[in-house]
Parts: sequence; structure tokens; C-alpha cells
Amino acid sequence: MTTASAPTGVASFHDILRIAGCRHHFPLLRQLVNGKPLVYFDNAATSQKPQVVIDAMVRYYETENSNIHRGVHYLSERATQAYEGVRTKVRDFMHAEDQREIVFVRGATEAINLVAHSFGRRYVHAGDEILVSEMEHHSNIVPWQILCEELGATLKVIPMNDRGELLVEEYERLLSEKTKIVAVTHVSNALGTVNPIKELVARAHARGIPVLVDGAQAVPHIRVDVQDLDCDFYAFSAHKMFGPTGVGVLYGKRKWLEEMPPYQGGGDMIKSVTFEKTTYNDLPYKFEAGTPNIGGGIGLGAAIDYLHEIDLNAIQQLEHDLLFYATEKILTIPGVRIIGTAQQKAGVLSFTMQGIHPHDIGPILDLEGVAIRTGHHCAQPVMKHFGVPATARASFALYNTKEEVDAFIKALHKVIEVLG
Ligand code: C6P
Repeated sequence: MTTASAPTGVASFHDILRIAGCRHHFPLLRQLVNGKPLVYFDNAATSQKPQVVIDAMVRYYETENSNIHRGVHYLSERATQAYEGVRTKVRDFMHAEDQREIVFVRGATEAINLVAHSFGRRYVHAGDEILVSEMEHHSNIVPWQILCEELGATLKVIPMNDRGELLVEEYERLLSEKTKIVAVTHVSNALGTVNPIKELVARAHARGIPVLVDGAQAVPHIRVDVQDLDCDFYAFSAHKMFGPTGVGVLYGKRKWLEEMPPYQGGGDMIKSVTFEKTTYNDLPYKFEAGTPNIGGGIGLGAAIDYLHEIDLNAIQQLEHDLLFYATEKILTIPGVRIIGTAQQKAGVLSFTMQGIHPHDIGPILDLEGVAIRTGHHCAQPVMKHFGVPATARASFALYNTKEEVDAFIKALHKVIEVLG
């Protein structure tokens, strides 16, 4: 996880070997792109899917597909059991206390919108403050901004230093009796910074302020224990952790979820409806209106099983080594500036090249079979902080290799040949 120090993971050699072999689990990675072996370094945008996840979803649609919580027939019962079984897996994956604290949503974005909408309208009033950080993804800025505009509340921002680390003393200074919630990312998608969530939560809780953690970039890399972090809400998407798109999770402490009003109305979230009055369903169904992404949920369950098989500690160590290797190599290229040099980093390498617009880097790398992302990464305030319009971003996953880093570095030399 760190770029500056030696690996800290506890993975055994056997684990590392198992991971090295896991590339074969991802069918998509076998293809050539522009005649070159695909180097997929866009994992922060979405990860590839192992065969077991694809198979689980195909099997579901071939043998179990049915609507859940409704039918009294065989298929509906099987589908309900399978889907609710995934909730148990998610509870264990995050080490939540109770599976009623696990709400299925479309993804991290919807999870944050749910809290902004439901918690926000219950607990935030004119004159109150909401605290986000300077390194947030737009998904953890805009929902709060919308809320603030509607209610006459104010959005406050925890600043960061030029390495891309939050200024914890400034954070402490910003916390006040006006602060109604802190919303902060676990891992920055644009910088790779891993934030000290436990400390941030402890400082907010010392003043009775709840904390939402955007875990979209954390769950594929770091073992998350919501009871240990003691956060009040934790949001993530399945598609960045080897699961399908269109499904994600909001963890919320029961004491909050019980009190919060529903986010959307519809089927499944009610106990009874008359034109005079509706009573709402128990947790977590109160927040799950309409037919959910059942097949996607099954895929998420398979992705969690897969991550258990591989071992997150081993993944963390491997990705750390890869990031360290790529960082050393890229710094040998003249004119490269790394954006995001925090002590604690996950597998994201954001950079610029002197005299070359980041948008021009992507297409040349693509011709070499290397897939990266260029742009503002939905984190425009980060770009503003570093005075750049955009960055090029390579982001790693457990199936990436040092040989791929070498191909990436070679492709960057091509960029200089063509544009430098
Ligand atoms: N970041 C990236 O390329 P959704 O779209 O709901 O699955 O995730 C939104 C989101 C929220 N928080 C963070 C920290 C994120 O990185 C993302 C998604 C992608 O960096 C797509 S913009």
C-alpha cells in the first residue's frame, strides 16, 4: 500500500503464487488489442470479471431466474435464498454486525445519494454544515451540494497537501457543532491516497458527528472491517471488485437506518399501503424499492467468494509491489510528474508528461494495447489543486504483472517519440 516503504502485507509465498496464476481466471485478458497483448490498467474505472463470476450469473439466469420476496413457487424461493445469501456474504465481507445493515443499491453513487437524500432530509437543516474532502469523487460532492442548496446548509472542504494527503489538523478545526455529517473517501481514485479513516471517524465521533466512507476504490484492495473503522455508512460498487455493474452496497449502522426515512417508494419497501397511509418494511427492505438487480447480486456474491479464495492481504502486497515498481520505472522517463505521492497509497498511478496533453497519451498507449484512463477522473477539485486539466492514470489489479508495467513504460517512450 505504501510507495515509500517496504511491503507491509503478511501474504505467504504460496499466496503470491496463487495470485500470479489468477490471471488465467479472467477470460477477457486473453485477447490482443491492436495486435498487442492487452495490458489492462484501467481497473479503477472497472475491473475485469473472473470466469466464476460470469458463470454464476449465467447459471442464475439459466436455472434460477425469478423475482424475489414475492413468489411462493420453487424458483422464487430459490432466487430469494440465493439473493439473501449474498447479503450474508456481504455482511461477513465487511464484518458488519447485522445483515439488516446491508442495503443493496445500484452502486457507490446511489449509496451516497441515498444517505444524502434520506439522512440529509432528516438531520440537516439551514445553517448546518457538511464536511467533504478536497480529494472526493464527484459522487461524494454533488449529492451533498444538491442537499445544501435545497436546505440552505453549507459544504465545507477538508484540504490536502501537495502529496495528496488530508490535513488532519485542518479537519479537526473544521469539525463543529454545525457539522451534521462527514463524507470522505477511503481511497482516492485520482491520487491513490489511502486515508486514515479510523482516525477521521474517531475525531468526528468525539463530537458526536457521523461519518460516511466512500469505499468504491478500497474494497478491491483493502480488507474492510466496518466495526473496526466504526464508520456510520460505507458505500461501494461491485464492478470495481470483480463483480458486475449495476449493483453495489450501502452499509449503515442500524441506529441510523432505523431512523432514516425511505429513499424511494415502490414495491417491496412497504408492509401495507392504503390511500390514507403506508407503513414501511423492516430493514433493509425499507431502502430497497422495486425489483433489484438479482442477477447482479448473485455476481457480487461470486466476486466475494473469489476474493476470499485469493486473500486480500496477498492482493495488497502484490499490488503494492507493482505500484512501487511502476513508480520507480516511470520516474526514469523525462518530464513525468506523478500526481499523488502520499505515504499510504493503493494501486493508482496518476501522472502528467511535460508538454503533452494527457488526452493525447491514451490513444498512443491504446495502439500498443495498453488501456489507461485519461481525464479528470470525476475529481475536478483534485485537478484544480494540482493545477492540471487532467492526468493519465494507470490503475492496477491482482492480475497485473511487472511485464505489463514494462510494456506500459515502453509505450510511454513511444508517446515521447511521437509527441515529445
Ligand atoms: N470512479 C473511476 O474511473 P460508481 O460509478 O457508482 O460505480 O462509482 C462512483 C465512484 C465513487 N467514488 C469513487 C472514489 C470512485 O472512484 C467512483 C468511480 C471511476 O475512477 C469512474 S468515474
